[in-house]
Parts: sequence; C-alpha cells; structure tokens
Amino acid sequence: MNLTLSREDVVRLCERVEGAQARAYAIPKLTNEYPDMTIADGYAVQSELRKRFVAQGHKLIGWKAGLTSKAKMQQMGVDVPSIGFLTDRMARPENSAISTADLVHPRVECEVAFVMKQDLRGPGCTARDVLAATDYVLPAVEIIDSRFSGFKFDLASVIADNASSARFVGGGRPRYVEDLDLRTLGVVIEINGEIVATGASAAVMGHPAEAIAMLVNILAELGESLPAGSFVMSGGITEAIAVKPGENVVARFQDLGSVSMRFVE
Ligand code: 0L1
Ligand code: MG
Repeated sequence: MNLTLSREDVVRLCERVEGAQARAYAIPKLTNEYPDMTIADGYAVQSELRKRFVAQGHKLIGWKAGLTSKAKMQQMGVDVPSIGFLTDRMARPENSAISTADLVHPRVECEVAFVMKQDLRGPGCTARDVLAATDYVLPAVEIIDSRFSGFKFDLASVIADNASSARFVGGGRPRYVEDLDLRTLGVVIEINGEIVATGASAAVMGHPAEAIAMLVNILAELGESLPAGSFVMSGGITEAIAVKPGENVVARFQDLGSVSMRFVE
C-alpha cells in the first residue's frame, strides 16, 4: 500500500475525524489539505482511529463492507468498495429510538449481516470460504453518517472517516446460509409506511458473500484478519436513504424478517 502521509499527519487527521464524529460537525474532505492522500493513507487514519477507540474502552465487534453496490457507488461517485470497523458503541437495539442530534448526515442502508464461526484470513479469501466460515446471517440496517461538508468527498477521505460508520441495528430472523439463496433476497425499505427503495441482494457484488471476501482481503493488506464471532455487514443493497426526526424506518427482507427503528431529535 502506497503511504504518503507522515505519522504526524496521520495522527492529526485522526484527531480531526474523531472530533467531527464525537461532536457531530461537518469538516471539509481531507484531500483539500492533502491532495495526494491515497487509499492506503485513508486506512492508516482509520486504523489509528480504531486503536484510539479500543484504548478508550470501545469493543471492536466486527467490520463492514461499504460501497459494494453499483447504486451506492454511483450515488457517491466512487468506483472501489471500502471497509470500516464496528464497535459496541455503534450498536442500537431493534425498535429503538435513534437520536439524530449526534449525527451530521444520517442515512440508512439495508444490508445482510454475517456472524462468523471461524477465523478468516486473506489474501485469496473467496465467497465460498466466507460461506463455510459463517455461523448465520441476519438482516441489518446501517445508519451511515458522512462527516464531510455537503457530501463532498473522495474514497481516501471516506475511508479515513471509517467509511461513514455511525450506528447499526441487527435483528429480524437469523438464518443458516445453507437454508437461503443469498443472491436473490428481496428487500423493501419503508419510511412512515411508504416504500422508498427496493432491491435484491445480488446488487451487492453479485452475492453478499463476495463483499465479505473482499473485506477479508483488504484486512489482509492491513495486516489484520477476521476473527470468529465477528459481526460483519456486507453493504447497502439499495442507495442510502436520508432520514430525519419523526421518521419510522422498516427494512423488510425476504426470508430474514424485518428490522425497525425510529429517528428522534
Ligand atoms: O456503508 C457504506 O456504503 C459506506 C458509505 C461511505 C460513503 C457514504 O457516506 O455514503
Ligand atoms: Mg453500509
């Protein structure tokens, strides 16, 4: 991986992203100041943030693949997927009230989440390896929150901002992968009872397990692996939908049940 940032710059950018996440304010994309920033630099800032959170007592519970569907890539103007880490502080229970006061640009995505029963290590991890290492899958909603002003960003900046990770809700009906066709699961997102997006799980790289394999292979480039017990989200099946206080969101997944939450001030 091609690093251009010095250690001091990585720490400085990590503090900037951490401040924006913790106090919910928008910041300019990082490449305004560091135009040569690479994807590897973005991951260096993200890794610094992860280590800082863990040192502060946050528990790393898994990872997410992001920008894994054409709809998402087109929506955000990027052409390569990304990964981010998930901690216990980002988890919210099903049917809970989620505050928007501590978020900058909250948007929801419906995703298939995997819970792993075996460690996985890249490079060369395949979708078949992922399916063999999966304990079960369940439906999830990710609440992403880009901290960049006016959604103006590039891949290096998004990756530094932990791929816009903010909150997530898992729920519905956990199922074994052998009992499902994970490529053809239909999903519908409703806001206040109205359908706002529909899709099928093949939108995620042809099969959501492909996104998890990609994630494991990126982890290998970062010198990391995916431990058994991890909760891993495979990426939004439709474009992301902006949410605001007063909205009830229900994501209905074929064969996996539904996941609900409401947004409040
Ligand atoms: O979860 C994701 O697809 C990551 C999205 C990163 C960019 C955005 O904020 O939409
Ligand atoms: Mg997502």
